[in-house]
Amino acid sequence: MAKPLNIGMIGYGFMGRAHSNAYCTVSNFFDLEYEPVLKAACARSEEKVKDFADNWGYQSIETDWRKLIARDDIDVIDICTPNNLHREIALAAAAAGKMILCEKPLAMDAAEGEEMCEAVEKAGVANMVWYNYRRVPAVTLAKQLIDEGRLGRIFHYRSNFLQDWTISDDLPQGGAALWRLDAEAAGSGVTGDLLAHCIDTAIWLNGAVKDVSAMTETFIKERMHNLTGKVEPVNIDDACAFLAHFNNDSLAIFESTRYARGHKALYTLEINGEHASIAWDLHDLHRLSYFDHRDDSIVRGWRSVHVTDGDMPYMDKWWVPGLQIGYEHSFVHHVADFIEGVASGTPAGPTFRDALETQKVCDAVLKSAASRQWENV
Ligand code: SOE
Repeated sequence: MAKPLNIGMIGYGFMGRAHSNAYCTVSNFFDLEYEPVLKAACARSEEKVKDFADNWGYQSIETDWRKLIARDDIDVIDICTPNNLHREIALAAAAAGKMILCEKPLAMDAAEGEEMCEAVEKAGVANMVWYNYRRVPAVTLAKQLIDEGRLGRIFHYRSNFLQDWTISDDLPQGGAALWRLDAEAAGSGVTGDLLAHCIDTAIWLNGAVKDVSAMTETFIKERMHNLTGKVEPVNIDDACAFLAHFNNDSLAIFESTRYARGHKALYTLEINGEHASIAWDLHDLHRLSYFDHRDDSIVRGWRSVHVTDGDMPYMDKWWVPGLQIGYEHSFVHHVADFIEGVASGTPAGPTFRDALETQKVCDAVLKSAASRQWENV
């Protein structure tokens, strides 16, 4: 019989829903020592948090996150707030001895992130950051193939995250969901929101990033601010592209924008090694493209591997071979691995400390875009 793991959720937006769905689902598919219990949801608006709690089955609500953290019946604090609140909530939760699951990016910058790492390490509490794309089975399979040495020496890493939802200049900044356009709440634009995903996966697959040379652009310079009611300068990066060296001497090129008309969430990655290459695309997330030069030349070519067999990462937990899973399952895997880490005492990544590496790359990217120089990470 699994022991209860009481969740206190802060926030009720898109990520609050994705995480809640994962807590509700995980124990039906994974045999775990702990079972998440939706104990309390918290947000400033009583009406909105009540609707959210009723919809997902949270047993209670709070309107003040400090009260949630003070409760003895909460084991895990899940931070799904805008980025500018991550640090304060995480420090308080760690001091209260709570485990913490924090939405990405870890913090507004690496200095805040370092403080958060020190707080959870001092308190000895389990912690993890929701970089969910690592746990799409095709991406986890890519990690397995690289770790097995199938690619050989890696020469190139290229990754994009393209969207188009902010092109209209009528779109305001600030407030629910649109806080992503407000630098005060988000810290940065596509760098912290989208490239952070690409960087987390890249570090996981190919090791640490050494240095970067970046450019950013803000295409729409002023937008109406939902909180002040005034037209305010836009201080986030709408687009960012950067070159990088990894510590293993491979070269990287990354690009992200919210102005790529026609692309909604096109996260892609491609890795070229001495013997083989791998490519993956979020729009076809259950497939991994693989090319192996060691194949006989008469049948050599790009294979499109349908990642649904029971011996592929996570897939023995779901349906039968050939039946695929989707975006939301990456969050379920995230919770399952977190719980296994808590039960075994070997923490699942990315921990706060792992996510700090991504934060440092983001900081170096923004610094390089401002200085127009290469910057070390
Ligand atoms: C932004 O549109 C966003 O929702 C990000 O905040 C998520 O992290 C990404 O997975 C999808 O796009």
